[in-house]
Amino acid sequence: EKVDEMSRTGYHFQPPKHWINDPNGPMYYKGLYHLFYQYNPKGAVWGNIEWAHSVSTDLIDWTALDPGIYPSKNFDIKGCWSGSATVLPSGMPIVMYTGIDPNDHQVQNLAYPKNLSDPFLREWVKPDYNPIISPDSGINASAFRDPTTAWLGPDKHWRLLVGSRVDDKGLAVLYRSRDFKRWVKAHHPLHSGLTGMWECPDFFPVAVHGGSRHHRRGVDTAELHDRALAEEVKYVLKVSLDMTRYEYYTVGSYDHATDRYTPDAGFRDNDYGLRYDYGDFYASKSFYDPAKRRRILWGWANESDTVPDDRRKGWAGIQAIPRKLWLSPGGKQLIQWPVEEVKALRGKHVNVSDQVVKGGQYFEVDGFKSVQSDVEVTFAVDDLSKAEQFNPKWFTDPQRLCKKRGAREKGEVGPFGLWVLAAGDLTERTAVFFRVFRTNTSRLVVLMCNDPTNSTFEAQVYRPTFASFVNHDIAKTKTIALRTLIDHSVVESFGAGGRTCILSRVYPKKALGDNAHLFVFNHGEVDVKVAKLDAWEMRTPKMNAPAQ
Ligand code: DQQ
Repeated sequence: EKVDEMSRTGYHFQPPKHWINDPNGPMYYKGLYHLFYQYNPKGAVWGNIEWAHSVSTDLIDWTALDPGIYPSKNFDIKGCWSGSATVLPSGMPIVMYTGIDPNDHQVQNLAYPKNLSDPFLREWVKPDYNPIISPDSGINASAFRDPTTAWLGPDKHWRLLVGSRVDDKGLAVLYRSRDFKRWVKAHHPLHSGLTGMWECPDFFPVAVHGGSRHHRRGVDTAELHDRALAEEVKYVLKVSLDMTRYEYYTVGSYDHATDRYTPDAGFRDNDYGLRYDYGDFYASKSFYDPAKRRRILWGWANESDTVPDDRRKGWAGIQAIPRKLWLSPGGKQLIQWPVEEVKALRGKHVNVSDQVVKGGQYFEVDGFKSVQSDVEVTFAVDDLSKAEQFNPKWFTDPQRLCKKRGAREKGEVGPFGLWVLAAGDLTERTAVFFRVFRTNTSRLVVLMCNDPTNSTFEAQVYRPTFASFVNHDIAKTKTIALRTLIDHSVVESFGAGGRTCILSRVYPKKALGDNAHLFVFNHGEVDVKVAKLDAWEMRTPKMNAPAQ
């Protein structure tokens, strides 16, 4: 089939064609980063699911290998769905995944490499004792999937979670095993919530700041049982809600003796909680990278064009740029930032500094091709006294607020930000912007928005507005930073150093290739200054060329 290259990404992960969804079993093994992902080898819509497999030395250039795990046995004949890798203390990696059996039951299977000396881990053995976990009588066999990376408890028993649902309740069902082979369900789930099915749970430790210089370093899930370390860590539980297609996480404590997880005070354990990304980002999975002692997050970004568009294009789905993830110094949220390797793709550079953008004005950042670029900007706002009145009711629904007060809606302090993937005449543009409000207790509230309302002429395309508040003290700094990775149909933004992230898919018809422009705009009354803006063209890495 033909692949339509028009809105294909340059440096975001994707195979040469067909449908992709969830990242699976990411790991680092013998000098290589491995990424598996849900893949349809036959077309650009979901189906025939197997684990496609790619490797990289640097998370930038990717080589495609043959599929790692594909339907071949009774216990996975109707599909190899999502799962995770665990690297055992011996160094042996094991993947655990959901198989769909001939009765459409979801069962959990294990596979191990045929040849441990092959850093590519090309061949996987599925032992006959699979499935290792089957839905018992208390479990709904069509809502039982996506096993996590396993961790070892102080009692030397392994533990892992499987996502599930009972009525409206989402569950992280806990299993224990002495030998990784025979798994026994615990009497209670690790955690549950009244939010519908929990897909793709992820559970991992993060270092606590506590004055240490090392709080950005990652912690290996396998290190969990180490007591000394366990005292300096918090735990993150993330779940993906299939009802809304959004993910939520909490940070909390985990009692190794009782296997209970308790979110910290202030974390909302439901669909008003915190998200890794307030845009198009789902079924994410993290892993510990021992090479650089960091935790890396992968997440899937679906298309938002139509299914006929996807069939015509011959491809659908990308992975977001891998992000380093750590706990904020105050422990109130996670922070994410594109892995440092991404900088190696930066080419031609342009910059702007100390440029005032008066209320109602805008200017183009030219002299480079922005269609595939990395933009870092710091806005300075001196006069915050005029910030609009904030209604406390808005706290629960920033997305709605952004829809009401979109980029075209004039304000006082903001909206100011970037128009990306914009046509030269601005008939197409995606706005990434901030807007500052003041509560009646005189606190300043920063809203970050991605407004794709005018992103394309194509009427059928889904154009959701995405937004969140940014946990950033603008009264103190008088500045706010934004980094946006632009990649043809991807706008992936990191507000305030990675405190608020929003990924959005857009499909301009005119603002393509060299016709895509970048602007800075200020649609508020108050002047805003671009203190500093750096933008780079991004090179195209080797993206899943087949191995020789
Ligand atoms: N995708 C997989 C499931 C998972 C869902 C199937 C989440 O295992 O629950 O492709 O996107």
